[in-house]
Amino acid sequence: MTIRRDWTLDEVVALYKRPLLELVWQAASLHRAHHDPLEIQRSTLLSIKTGGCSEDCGYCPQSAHHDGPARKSQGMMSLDDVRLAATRAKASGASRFCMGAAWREVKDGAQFDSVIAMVEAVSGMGLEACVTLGMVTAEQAQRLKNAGLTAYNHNLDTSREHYGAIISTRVYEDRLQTLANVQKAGLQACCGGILGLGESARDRCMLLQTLANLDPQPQSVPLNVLVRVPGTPLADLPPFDPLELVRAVAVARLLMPLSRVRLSAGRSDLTREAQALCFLAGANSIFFGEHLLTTANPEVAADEQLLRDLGLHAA
Ligand code: SAM
Ligand code: DTB
Ligand code: SF4
Repeated sequence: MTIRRDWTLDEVVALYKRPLLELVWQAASLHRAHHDPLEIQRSTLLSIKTGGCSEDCGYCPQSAHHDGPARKSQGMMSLDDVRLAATRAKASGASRFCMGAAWREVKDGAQFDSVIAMVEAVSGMGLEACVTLGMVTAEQAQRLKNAGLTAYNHNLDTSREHYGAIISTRVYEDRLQTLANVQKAGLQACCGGILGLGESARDRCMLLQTLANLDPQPQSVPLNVLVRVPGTPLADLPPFDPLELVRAVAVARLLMPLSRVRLSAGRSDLTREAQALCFLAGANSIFFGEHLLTTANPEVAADEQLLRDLGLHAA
Protein backbone atom coordinates (compact mmCIF):
# COMPACT_ATOMS: atom_id res chain seq x y z
CA MET A 1 0.00 0.00 0.00
CA THR A 2 1.10 3.57 -0.50
CA ILE A 3 1.49 5.75 2.54
CA ARG A 4 0.09 9.22 1.94
CA ARG A 5 2.16 12.11 3.17
CA ASP A 6 0.18 14.90 1.54
CA TRP A 7 -2.73 15.18 3.96
CA THR A 8 -4.52 18.50 3.93
CA LEU A 9 -5.89 20.05 7.10
CA ASP A 10 -9.44 19.87 5.72
CA GLU A 11 -9.11 16.13 5.15
CA VAL A 12 -7.81 15.56 8.66
CA VAL A 13 -10.53 17.71 10.21
CA ALA A 14 -13.17 15.80 8.21
CA LEU A 15 -11.89 12.50 9.64
CA TYR A 16 -11.66 13.92 13.16
CA LYS A 17 -15.27 15.12 13.03
CA ARG A 18 -16.80 11.86 11.84
CA PRO A 19 -19.35 10.22 14.14
CA LEU A 20 -17.12 8.64 16.80
CA LEU A 21 -18.17 5.03 16.30
CA GLU A 22 -17.80 5.29 12.51
CA LEU A 23 -14.34 6.75 12.99
CA VAL A 24 -13.34 4.00 15.42
CA TRP A 25 -14.68 1.31 13.10
CA GLN A 26 -12.76 2.74 10.14
CA ALA A 27 -9.54 2.99 12.15
CA ALA A 28 -9.97 -0.49 13.64
CA SER A 29 -10.42 -1.94 10.14
CA LEU A 30 -7.23 -0.33 8.86
CA HIS A 31 -5.42 -1.29 12.05
CA ARG A 32 -6.08 -4.99 11.63
CA ALA A 33 -5.02 -4.88 7.98
CA HIS A 34 -1.50 -3.90 9.07
CA HIS A 35 -1.03 -5.07 12.65
CA ASP A 36 -1.92 -7.96 14.91
CA PRO A 37 -4.86 -6.27 16.69
CA LEU A 38 -4.18 -8.29 19.86
CA GLU A 39 -0.57 -7.20 20.20
CA ILE A 40 0.54 -4.36 22.48
CA GLN A 41 4.15 -3.22 22.69
CA ARG A 42 5.41 -2.37 26.16
CA SER A 43 8.00 0.31 26.64
CA THR A 44 9.52 1.23 29.99
CA LEU A 45 10.72 4.73 30.82
CA LEU A 46 13.62 5.78 33.00
CA SER A 47 14.66 9.31 33.89
CA ILE A 48 18.48 9.22 33.73
CA LYS A 49 18.88 12.93 34.43
CA THR A 50 16.00 14.56 36.26
CA GLY A 51 15.00 18.18 36.74
CA GLY A 52 16.37 21.67 36.41
CA CYS A 53 15.71 22.02 32.68
CA SER A 54 16.42 25.42 31.12
CA GLU A 55 13.36 25.21 28.82
CA ASP A 56 10.02 26.66 29.94
CA CYS A 57 7.57 24.06 28.56
CA GLY A 58 4.35 24.98 30.38
CA TYR A 59 3.34 21.37 31.06
CA CYS A 60 6.63 20.14 32.44
CA PRO A 61 7.40 19.42 36.11
CA GLN A 62 11.13 19.45 35.27
CA SER A 63 11.39 23.03 34.04
CA ALA A 64 13.57 25.34 36.16
CA HIS A 65 11.18 28.17 35.20
CA HIS A 66 8.23 26.79 37.16
CA ASP A 67 7.49 25.79 40.70
CA GLY A 68 7.06 22.12 39.80
CA PRO A 69 8.34 19.24 41.93
CA ALA A 70 11.45 18.68 39.75
CA ARG A 71 12.54 22.24 39.14
CA LYS A 72 15.94 21.54 40.73
CA SER A 73 18.55 19.59 38.82
CA GLN A 74 19.61 16.17 40.08
CA GLY A 75 22.74 14.26 39.08
CA MET A 76 23.05 11.79 36.26
CA MET A 77 22.13 8.20 37.05
CA SER A 78 24.99 5.68 37.15
CA LEU A 79 25.48 3.07 34.42
CA ASP A 80 25.00 0.30 36.99
CA ASP A 81 21.64 1.69 38.08
CA VAL A 82 20.53 1.98 34.46
CA ARG A 83 21.56 -1.64 33.84
CA LEU A 84 19.58 -2.73 36.87
CA ALA A 85 16.45 -0.84 35.77
CA ALA A 86 16.72 -2.23 32.23
CA THR A 87 17.15 -5.78 33.54
CA ARG A 88 14.02 -5.37 35.64
CA ALA A 89 12.08 -3.88 32.73
CA LYS A 90 13.06 -6.77 30.48
CA ALA A 91 12.10 -9.32 33.12
CA SER A 92 8.68 -7.71 33.47
CA GLY A 93 8.04 -8.01 29.73
CA ALA A 94 9.12 -4.69 28.19
CA SER A 95 10.67 -4.87 24.73
CA ARG A 96 11.74 -1.23 24.58
CA PHE A 97 13.59 0.84 27.17
CA CYS A 98 13.45 4.62 26.87
CA MET A 99 15.83 6.90 28.78
CA GLY A 100 14.95 10.56 29.26
CA ALA A 101 17.06 13.56 30.25
CA ALA A 102 15.78 16.99 31.25
CA TRP A 103 17.97 18.80 28.78
CA ARG A 104 17.27 21.53 26.25
CA GLU A 105 19.90 19.95 24.00
CA VAL A 106 22.70 17.43 24.05
CA LYS A 107 26.13 18.88 24.78
CA ASP A 108 29.18 16.88 23.74
CA GLY A 109 31.31 15.82 26.70
CA ALA A 110 31.26 13.51 29.69
CA GLN A 111 27.47 13.43 30.09
CA PHE A 112 26.81 12.54 26.47
CA ASP A 113 29.58 9.92 26.66
CA SER A 114 27.80 8.30 29.58
CA VAL A 115 24.49 8.27 27.66
CA ILE A 116 26.32 6.50 24.82
CA ALA A 117 27.54 3.86 27.30
CA MET A 118 23.96 3.44 28.58
CA VAL A 119 22.65 2.95 25.05
CA GLU A 120 25.34 0.33 24.38
CA ALA A 121 24.44 -1.49 27.59
CA VAL A 122 20.67 -1.47 26.98
CA SER A 123 20.88 -2.55 23.35
CA GLY A 124 23.44 -5.20 24.36
CA MET A 125 20.76 -6.69 26.62
CA GLY A 126 18.51 -7.35 23.65
CA LEU A 127 16.15 -4.45 24.40
CA GLU A 128 15.26 -1.80 21.87
CA ALA A 129 16.94 1.34 23.18
CA CYS A 130 15.30 4.75 22.90
CA VAL A 131 16.43 8.09 24.32
CA THR A 132 14.90 11.53 24.62
CA LEU A 133 17.55 14.17 25.30
CA GLY A 134 16.26 17.36 23.71
CA MET A 135 17.81 18.79 20.56
CA VAL A 136 20.56 16.83 18.81
CA THR A 137 22.84 17.56 15.87
CA ALA A 138 23.23 15.17 12.93
CA GLU A 139 26.64 14.09 14.30
CA GLN A 140 25.26 13.35 17.76
CA ALA A 141 22.39 11.38 16.23
CA GLN A 142 24.93 9.33 14.24
CA ARG A 143 26.91 8.56 17.42
CA LEU A 144 23.71 7.34 19.07
CA LYS A 145 22.92 5.19 16.05
CA ASN A 146 26.43 3.69 16.13
CA ALA A 147 25.95 2.87 19.83
CA GLY A 148 22.94 0.70 18.94
CA LEU A 149 20.06 3.11 19.50
CA THR A 150 16.76 2.10 17.86
CA ALA A 151 14.67 5.24 18.24
CA TYR A 152 14.90 8.88 19.32
CA ASN A 153 11.90 10.44 21.04
CA HIS A 154 11.29 14.08 20.24
CA ASN A 155 7.70 15.31 20.40
CA LEU A 156 6.13 18.15 18.48
CA ASP A 157 3.65 18.34 21.36
CA THR A 158 1.01 20.54 19.73
CA SER A 159 0.27 22.50 16.56
CA ARG A 160 2.72 25.06 15.24
CA GLU A 161 0.10 27.74 15.99
CA HIS A 162 -0.45 26.74 19.61
CA TYR A 163 3.26 26.10 20.31
CA GLY A 164 4.11 29.66 21.35
CA ALA A 165 1.38 29.61 24.01
CA ILE A 166 3.09 26.63 25.67
CA ILE A 167 6.84 27.14 25.18
CA SER A 168 8.82 30.33 24.64
CA THR A 169 12.42 29.09 24.84
CA ARG A 170 12.41 27.32 21.46
CA VAL A 171 10.43 27.29 18.23
CA TYR A 172 8.65 24.58 16.24
CA GLU A 173 11.38 24.71 13.59
CA ASP A 174 13.96 23.62 16.22
CA ARG A 175 11.95 20.47 16.84
CA LEU A 176 11.60 19.74 13.12
CA GLN A 177 15.35 20.22 12.62
CA THR A 178 16.19 17.68 15.34
CA LEU A 179 13.74 15.23 13.81
CA ALA A 180 15.46 15.66 10.45
CA ASN A 181 18.86 15.07 12.09
CA VAL A 182 17.56 11.91 13.75
CA GLN A 183 16.06 10.56 10.56
CA LYS A 184 19.18 11.34 8.55
CA ALA A 185 21.18 9.14 10.91
CA GLY A 186 18.83 6.24 10.15
CA LEU A 187 17.26 6.28 13.61
CA GLN A 188 13.54 5.70 14.02
CA ALA A 189 11.70 8.84 15.05
CA CYS A 190 9.34 8.53 17.99
CA CYS A 191 7.29 11.68 17.74
CA GLY A 192 3.90 12.67 19.04
CA GLY A 193 2.30 15.18 21.33
CA ILE A 194 0.26 16.09 24.36
CA LEU A 195 -3.50 16.50 24.36
CA GLY A 196 -5.20 18.76 26.86
CA LEU A 197 -2.87 21.78 26.62
CA GLY A 198 -5.84 24.08 26.05
CA GLU A 199 -5.56 23.52 22.29
CA SER A 200 -8.55 23.35 19.94
CA ALA A 201 -9.63 20.26 18.01
CA ARG A 202 -8.24 22.03 14.94
CA ASP A 203 -4.83 22.30 16.67
CA ARG A 204 -4.92 18.56 17.32
CA CYS A 205 -5.70 17.97 13.65
CA MET A 206 -2.79 20.22 12.64
CA LEU A 207 -0.43 18.28 14.88
CA LEU A 208 -1.60 14.98 13.40
CA GLN A 209 -1.29 16.40 9.89
CA THR A 210 2.29 17.56 10.55
CA LEU A 211 3.24 14.15 11.99
CA ALA A 212 1.71 12.27 9.07
CA ASN A 213 3.43 14.44 6.48
CA LEU A 214 6.93 13.89 7.93
CA ASP A 215 9.27 11.99 5.63
CA PRO A 216 9.32 9.21 6.64
CA GLN A 217 6.36 9.11 8.99
CA PRO A 218 7.47 8.60 12.62
CA GLN A 219 7.66 4.89 13.39
CA SER A 220 6.10 5.53 16.77
CA VAL A 221 3.63 8.18 17.78
CA PRO A 222 3.19 8.77 21.52
CA LEU A 223 -0.10 10.43 22.40
CA ASN A 224 0.17 11.85 25.90
CA VAL A 225 -2.68 13.35 27.87
CA LEU A 226 -1.46 16.25 29.97
CA VAL A 227 -0.52 15.19 33.49
CA ARG A 228 -1.52 18.31 35.41
CA VAL A 229 1.32 18.78 37.86
CA PRO A 230 0.90 21.36 40.67
CA GLY A 231 3.31 24.28 40.30
CA THR A 232 3.33 24.14 36.48
CA PRO A 233 1.49 26.87 34.55
CA LEU A 234 -0.96 24.35 33.07
CA ALA A 235 -1.84 22.69 36.39
CA ASP A 236 -5.32 24.19 36.53
CA LEU A 237 -6.52 23.35 33.04
CA PRO A 238 -9.70 21.28 32.93
CA PRO A 239 -9.37 17.50 32.56
CA PHE A 240 -9.18 16.27 28.98
CA ASP A 241 -12.16 14.36 27.60
CA PRO A 242 -11.05 10.75 27.01
CA LEU A 243 -13.38 10.48 23.99
CA GLU A 244 -11.30 13.19 22.29
CA LEU A 245 -8.25 11.02 22.92
CA VAL A 246 -10.05 8.13 21.23
CA ARG A 247 -10.67 10.38 18.24
CA ALA A 248 -7.03 11.44 18.11
CA VAL A 249 -5.84 7.82 18.31
CA ALA A 250 -8.21 6.81 15.51
CA VAL A 251 -7.12 9.66 13.25
CA ALA A 252 -3.44 8.94 13.99
CA ARG A 253 -4.06 5.32 12.99
CA LEU A 254 -5.79 6.35 9.76
CA LEU A 255 -3.06 8.81 8.77
CA MET A 256 -0.12 6.63 9.83
CA PRO A 257 -1.23 3.05 9.17
CA LEU A 258 2.16 1.42 9.81
CA SER A 259 3.28 3.37 12.89
CA ARG A 260 2.94 2.29 16.47
CA VAL A 261 0.52 4.60 18.24
CA ARG A 262 1.44 4.73 21.92
CA LEU A 263 -1.01 5.51 24.69
CA SER A 264 1.46 7.46 26.78
CA ALA A 265 1.32 9.79 29.78
CA GLY A 266 -2.07 10.28 31.39
CA ARG A 267 -3.15 6.63 31.44
CA SER A 268 -3.50 6.74 35.21
CA ASP A 269 -6.49 9.03 34.72
CA LEU A 270 -8.14 6.83 32.08
CA THR A 271 -10.66 4.13 32.89
CA ARG A 272 -10.05 0.61 31.65
CA GLU A 273 -12.96 1.13 29.26
CA ALA A 274 -11.45 4.28 27.75
CA GLN A 275 -8.16 2.45 27.25
CA ALA A 276 -9.99 -0.45 25.61
CA LEU A 277 -11.59 1.98 23.14
CA CYS A 278 -8.16 3.44 22.37
CA PHE A 279 -6.77 -0.05 21.67
CA LEU A 280 -9.74 -0.74 19.41
CA ALA A 281 -9.10 2.55 17.59
CA GLY A 282 -5.52 1.46 16.86
CA ALA A 283 -3.30 2.26 19.84
CA ASN A 284 -0.82 -0.62 20.07
CA SER A 285 1.79 0.41 22.59
CA ILE A 286 1.88 1.61 26.19
CA PHE A 287 4.37 2.86 28.73
CA PHE A 288 4.70 0.00 31.15
CA GLY A 289 6.11 0.34 34.67
CA GLU A 290 5.11 2.29 37.74
CA HIS A 291 6.84 5.54 36.78
CA LEU A 292 6.92 7.74 33.73
CA LEU A 293 9.75 10.27 34.19
CA THR A 294 8.70 12.15 37.33
CA THR A 295 5.02 11.19 37.59
CA ALA A 296 3.12 7.97 38.19
CA ASN A 297 1.95 5.42 35.63
CA PRO A 298 -0.51 2.58 36.35
CA GLU A 299 0.76 -0.30 38.50
CA VAL A 300 2.28 -3.17 36.54
CA ALA A 301 -0.16 -5.66 38.09
CA ALA A 302 -3.14 -3.51 37.04
CA ASP A 303 -1.83 -3.25 33.48
CA GLU A 304 -1.21 -6.98 33.30
CA GLN A 305 -4.75 -7.56 34.51
CA LEU A 306 -6.15 -5.10 31.96
CA LEU A 307 -4.29 -6.73 29.06
CA ARG A 308 -5.40 -10.18 30.26
CA ASP A 309 -9.01 -9.09 30.61
CA LEU A 310 -8.94 -7.64 27.08
CA GLY A 311 -7.19 -10.72 25.66
CA LEU A 312 -4.21 -8.69 24.50
CA HIS A 313 -0.63 -9.91 24.51
CA ALA A 314 2.88 -8.46 24.50
CA ALA A 315 4.67 -7.70 21.24
N1 SAM B 1 13.82 17.36 27.44
C1 SAM B 1 13.54 16.52 26.35
C2 SAM B 1 12.47 17.08 25.43
O1 SAM B 1 11.70 17.91 25.84
O2 SAM B 1 12.41 16.61 24.29
C3 SAM B 1 13.14 15.11 26.76
C4 SAM B 1 12.28 14.91 27.99
S1 SAM B 1 10.65 15.62 27.92
C5 SAM B 1 10.10 15.38 29.59
C6 SAM B 1 9.76 14.45 26.91
C7 SAM B 1 8.32 14.67 26.65
O3 SAM B 1 7.57 14.42 27.82
C8 SAM B 1 7.87 16.05 26.24
O4 SAM B 1 8.10 16.33 24.89
C9 SAM B 1 6.38 15.97 26.50
O5 SAM B 1 5.72 15.48 25.36
C10 SAM B 1 6.28 14.94 27.61
N2 SAM B 1 5.77 15.53 28.86
C11 SAM B 1 6.46 16.29 29.74
N3 SAM B 1 5.69 16.68 30.76
C12 SAM B 1 4.45 16.15 30.53
C13 SAM B 1 3.21 16.21 31.23
N4 SAM B 1 3.08 16.89 32.36
N5 SAM B 1 2.17 15.55 30.70
C14 SAM B 1 2.29 14.86 29.55
N6 SAM B 1 3.44 14.77 28.85
C15 SAM B 1 4.50 15.41 29.33
C1 DTB C 1 6.51 10.73 25.68
O1 DTB C 1 5.87 11.06 24.67
N1 DTB C 1 6.03 10.67 26.90
C2 DTB C 1 7.04 10.29 27.85
C3 DTB C 1 8.25 9.98 26.95
N2 DTB C 1 7.78 10.38 25.65
C4 DTB C 1 9.56 10.51 27.27
C5 DTB C 1 7.25 11.27 28.95
C6 DTB C 1 6.00 11.58 29.73
C7 DTB C 1 6.36 12.46 30.86
C8 DTB C 1 5.19 12.74 31.77
C9 DTB C 1 5.54 13.66 32.88
C10 DTB C 1 6.58 13.12 33.82
O2 DTB C 1 6.50 11.94 34.26
O3 DTB C 1 7.51 13.87 34.18
FE1 SF4 D 1 12.89 20.43 29.54
FE2 SF4 D 1 11.86 18.48 28.06
FE3 SF4 D 1 10.60 19.36 30.30
FE4 SF4 D 1 10.68 20.94 28.15
S1 SF4 D 1 9.69 18.92 28.30
S2 SF4 D 1 11.11 21.56 30.28
S3 SF4 D 1 12.69 20.42 27.32
S4 SF4 D 1 12.55 18.31 30.22
